[in-house]
Amino acid sequence: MRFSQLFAPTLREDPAEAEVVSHRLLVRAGFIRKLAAGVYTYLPLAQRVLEKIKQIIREEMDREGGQELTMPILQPAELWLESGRWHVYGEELFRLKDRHGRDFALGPTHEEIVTDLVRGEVKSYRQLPLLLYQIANKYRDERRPRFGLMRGREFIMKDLYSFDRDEEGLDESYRRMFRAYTRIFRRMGLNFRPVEADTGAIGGNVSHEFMVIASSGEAAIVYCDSCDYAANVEKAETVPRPLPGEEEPLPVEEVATPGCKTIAEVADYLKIEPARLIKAVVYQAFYRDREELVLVLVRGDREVNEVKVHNLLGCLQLNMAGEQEIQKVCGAPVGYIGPVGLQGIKILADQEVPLIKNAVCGANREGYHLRNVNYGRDFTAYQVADLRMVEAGEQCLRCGGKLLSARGIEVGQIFKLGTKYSEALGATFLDEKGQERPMVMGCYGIGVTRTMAAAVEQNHDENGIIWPIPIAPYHVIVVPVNMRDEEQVRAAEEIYSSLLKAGVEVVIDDRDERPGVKFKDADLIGFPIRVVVGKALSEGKVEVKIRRTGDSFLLDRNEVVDYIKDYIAKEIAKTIEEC
Ligand code: 9G3
Repeated sequence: MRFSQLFAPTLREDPAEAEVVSHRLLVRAGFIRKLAAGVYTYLPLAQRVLEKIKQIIREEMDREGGQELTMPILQPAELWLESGRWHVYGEELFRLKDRHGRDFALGPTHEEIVTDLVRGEVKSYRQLPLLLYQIANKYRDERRPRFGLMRGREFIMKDLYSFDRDEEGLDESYRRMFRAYTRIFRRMGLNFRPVEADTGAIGGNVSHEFMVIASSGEAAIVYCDSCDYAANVEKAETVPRPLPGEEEPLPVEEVATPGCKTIAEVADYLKIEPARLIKAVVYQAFYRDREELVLVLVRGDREVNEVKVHNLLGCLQLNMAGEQEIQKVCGAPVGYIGPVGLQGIKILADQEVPLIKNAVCGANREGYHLRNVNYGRDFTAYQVADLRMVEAGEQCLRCGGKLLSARGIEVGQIFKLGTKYSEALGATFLDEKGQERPMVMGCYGIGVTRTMAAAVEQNHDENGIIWPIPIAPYHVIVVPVNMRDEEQVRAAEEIYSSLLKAGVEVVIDDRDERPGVKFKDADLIGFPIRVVVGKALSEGKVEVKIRRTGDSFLLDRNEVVDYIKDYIAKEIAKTIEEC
């Protein structure tokens, strides 16, 4: 490809609205352009990256027995009503009507569609297992489309659905997909980690997320320094840690704590450790047909894990309560809420709360707290459970090792679904004994466009993108330094043709631009290898520069093609080692 012909409009300036580096660089380097909020055109450079990502995914899905198909994006409401999800997903589901007034959705995912397909065609255990996948656009009307390709409203996803006869079959399909995902992200040259994950509203019980490790990642994860336990903090289980020191229960007393609203202020004022306080947070839980107020208690130095609360309650939605609700039920403002004597609210306590002896909590009276509060004597909870966030430095539940924290970008998630959809939609088969049984399902997604963005978040420097070779749009850029120097231009053209002939993906920067401009664009776009044909040509040499390491060296002009072929082959071999 000739740079003069390449449709890659690079920009000198950062786009104003770009909040994350991948958004900024993908726009500046001429990979994407915004059409509307969360809706992007993928320009030719992005198209090449996406095709490479898709190709790696296809190869690994096929290797594990997946079969590719394409399902409609336009989905009739009937199927969503049948699964019960038409009313579960509110404004996030893009809805539209046809000319007859019939309801449709733009597919945000395809569980309903694939289950409908399979229930119509699969009748016998002999046709199972079945693994069907597609790579297609998905639509979700996000409240705040942000971060460029990270949270688009239109995005590309690979989604595979597995159908098995029984749980053992599902376990095997799940293992296959776990293995495939591990190979996929390794082959892309990304630093990633599979972590245990919450299943969210989708149902089912087992799930893993594949996280690309990046400090800019939205997700917090913990991992063990001595075994392979790793989990999203939303999911990470904790053990209660008793506080040091034995204490006899003392009588409750009310103390004035004027102006002390936060845990830190109260602890400071009363000269106690924050861990001796009980933190009380009021939530509103919404169910299909009712709502309730919930008071969640954790130790003063802990944070509430809202995902755990949500799952324990089994509600559709969980919000922090507003000032007014809190005042109405507790008779005091935020900062002075406590469990003692409260009526008309469900109390949930983290398992560490009963371990605090002579605790301090809000008195449900503005400006006052209670001292010497003890679980069982002064208050109880509707349920005591693991409701807190894990913290770095805690012990691993598996092996006792130390938990470390990191941030990641979720690029894939796999779920054991069970029979939720097959039962709702009647996707059954006849087993060996002629008995009718629901198929046991799993679903497995990779955000293709998000993976491209995550690759940039993880692989860039102040000058631009540093593509891992397996997903780079091109491998090499050849830069003639002086377009007026016929020798240089001729040599550059020769190297370009030889690289093309050798099957290397190469661009020649044949623009009549200053070398500084060309180098800037080469770094910005992120070509893994740069070949500069300049002054050294008089000695028969060209300069090769490796984008990732910054290493640069002179090579004989006749050696450069072999060197590059070899370098690329070696780099790709590294990513498929032990796969
Ligand atoms: C919806 C809307 C948004 C959604 C969903 C449905 C997320 C929804 C979860 C999944 C799970 C799996 C197949 C591939 C692997 C992941 N957001 N999810 O179901 F209607 Cl508006 O999509 N789907």
